[in-house]
Amino acid sequence: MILIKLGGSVITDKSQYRTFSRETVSRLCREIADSGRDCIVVHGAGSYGHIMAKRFSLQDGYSGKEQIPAVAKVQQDVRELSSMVIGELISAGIPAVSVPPGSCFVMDGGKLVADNDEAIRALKEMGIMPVMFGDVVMDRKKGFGICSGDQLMEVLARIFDPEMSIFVSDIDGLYLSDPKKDPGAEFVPEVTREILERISSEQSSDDVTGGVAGKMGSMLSMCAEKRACILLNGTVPGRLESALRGKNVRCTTARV
Ligand code: IP8
Repeated sequence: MILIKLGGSVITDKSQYRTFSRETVSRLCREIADSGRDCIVVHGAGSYGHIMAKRFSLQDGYSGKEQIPAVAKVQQDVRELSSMVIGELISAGIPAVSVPPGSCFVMDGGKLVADNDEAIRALKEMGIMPVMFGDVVMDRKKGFGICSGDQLMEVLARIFDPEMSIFVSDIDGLYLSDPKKDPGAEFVPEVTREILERISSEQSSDDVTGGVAGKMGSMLSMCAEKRACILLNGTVPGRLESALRGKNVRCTTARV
């Protein structure tokens, strides 16, 4: 089984509140279906989550009642996004259902407590893909917090023990500086914890969940459990399908 995270940067326009990249999502879902591989998809929140979460500091937990309508609105927005992703998966021939983490998991000081996995296991056994996504999740210590799709990838990897995990983004992989600002940015084909420490202090992000450095941290903890873990560019047609078919593609591989 292969775990795939469709990042918010490929499924939405992250600069515009609630902008769904339908054509790209539709193509990626067809690539997953055409590969014939057994997969589980997780997706990010993109502009359906980060913009509003940042405006109301939802990632820091409860600080005042003016945040409460934003908690409800972000939950509504990411559910709407998920419903559109599910629509594209079903159109590609993949039976999939949305499983909102905020409705079945809690967090404890920012750490996801995912002991309630019976429904997702049962869905998978029935041949239905359970699709989770970055969400606002209630937190035992902070009131609420943001659960990223990357945290869900780590949890699902523990539950389903995938042979490979693929993070799909809008960049070819990891660079030593931001390739969108620096055309000469050096590409990193293999990332280790040491390389990551150098990069994370150098790059800032608009993401409430840590951007590329946060993702790499998740990838490194996942591959520590002996799983191949790669980051690739989903805006390039065919790249995800090639990776799913076991071909060598341009990507960054996490190594411990
Ligand atoms: O896009 C963030 O999830 P991510 C979730 O996977 C929210 O980092 C609600 C901002």
